[in-house]
Amino acid sequence: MQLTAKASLNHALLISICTPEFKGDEAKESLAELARLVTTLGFKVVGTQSQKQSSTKRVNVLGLGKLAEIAQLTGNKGVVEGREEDADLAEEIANEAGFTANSSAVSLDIPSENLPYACADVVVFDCDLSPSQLRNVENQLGVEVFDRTGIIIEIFSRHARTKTAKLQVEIARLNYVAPRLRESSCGDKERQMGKGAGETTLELNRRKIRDQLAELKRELVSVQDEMKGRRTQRSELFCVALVGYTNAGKSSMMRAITGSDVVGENKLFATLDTTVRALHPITQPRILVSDTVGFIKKLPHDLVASFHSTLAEAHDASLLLYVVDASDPSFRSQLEVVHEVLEKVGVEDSKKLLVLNKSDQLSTEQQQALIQEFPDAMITSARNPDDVSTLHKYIVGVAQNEMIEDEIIIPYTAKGIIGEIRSSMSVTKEEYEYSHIKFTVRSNAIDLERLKKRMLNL
Ligand SMILES: Nc1nc2c(ncn2[C@@H]2O[C@H](COP(=O)(O)OP(=O)(O)OP(=O)(O)O)[C@@H](O)[C@H]2O)c(=O)[nH]1
Ligand SMILES: [Mg+2]
Repeated sequence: MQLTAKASLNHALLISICTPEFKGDEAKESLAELARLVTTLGFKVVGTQSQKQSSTKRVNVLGLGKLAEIAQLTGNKGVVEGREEDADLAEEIANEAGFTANSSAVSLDIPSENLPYACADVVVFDCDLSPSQLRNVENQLGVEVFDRTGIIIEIFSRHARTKTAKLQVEIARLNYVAPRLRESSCGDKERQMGKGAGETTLELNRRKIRDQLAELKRELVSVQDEMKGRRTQRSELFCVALVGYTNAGKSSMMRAITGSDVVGENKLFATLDTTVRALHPITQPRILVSDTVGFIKKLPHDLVASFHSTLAEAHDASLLLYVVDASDPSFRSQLEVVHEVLEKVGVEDSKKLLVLNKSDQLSTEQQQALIQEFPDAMITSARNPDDVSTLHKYIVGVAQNEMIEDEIIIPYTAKGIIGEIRSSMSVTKEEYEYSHIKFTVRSNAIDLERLKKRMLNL
């Protein structure tokens, strides 16, 4: 799958399969999110449709009537055969499931000039499709068809920047592509071309993918070992990790509290790599802040697995800032997804603060209501310097509480150590005696222990 190669694929028709377990507002919000994902890829959403089904697992995921309707919207390029029994079955199932009608158009907040549908040249389902379901619809409609996972993986492929992210995403992409390659039309094409070697080509392609996967996994292990080494070097410092749903404002907040140039963008999955910076204004000892990859509902399993290492920073963090876009009406369910994924990757034990971001988009009443609902949370806007400074103070406060206070006596002759103490510990008092300085410091236990050992060897 390489959407980038097809410049003409830019009018997308989105389809929601509503089931008894997935319907109503949940399905509508999810479809709106799919529209944003597809837009992130540069497509224009020209319309949405929904189909009621008992499950998303049926071989023909669209009923006959809906299929004919969509075939019209995609220019009748495929082979829609009459499947009367299918239409009957769909109705029967829909009735059993308690639905009255079996299909409808869903209205989304899509600019009206995009409607009525321009002829769509790509169809995107807001669910996962099996390779055979995908192939069936593709044959029936004669246009490119994608499922939600395919779209997410494509976005990840485009946005990955660092070596680790690229390796992880490529592994997920190949795992996704491999079964689709087996069942895709490429074997048919080989046969049509009269080569008679379709199967051999397929086998060859599959072996190539297997070899590629093995090589990528080897590379990933070595890159991850390197990263682990770097993390160990920093392990004594107090670390804060920003975690949350995609587009919540993590990178923007990171930029604000570290004074760094981390890019925050209004697109989904802008960040795919963990970035670490020091809290700014600088503290003694330094406090590290890491920005992490964002989450989304129905995240592909392979990608969740690949987050294990990307999220190692969050794993080591002493404080987790759960950043949410409080101006998004569905932020509560987004927060649930974040908890779920973090639990899966084993990151849930550290101290947490819920950061209700984008408060500049909320009225005073809305903010009051949120304070009532989440009394322990902090309402902020990454765009408001006062809020950023309050969050900075909060982080420093938590870090200070984790430190222990101690007194250290340093002779004036140990000039190097005096400088080190001032630059790496929080000095609360300095008392000048005849032959030495008595420092009262706050620092972590490991650093204090190390310093005392050095003093013994002076
Ligand atoms: N109005 C408003 N917009 C914000 C605020 N914080 C971030 N944004 C905007 O929200 C969009 C997403 O911000 P990012 O910082 O990229 O979000 P993210 O959580 O890092 O997103 P991913 O990297 O995709 O996980 C950008 O357009 C930001 O300018 C805020 O406090 N108020
Ligand atoms: Mg980001």
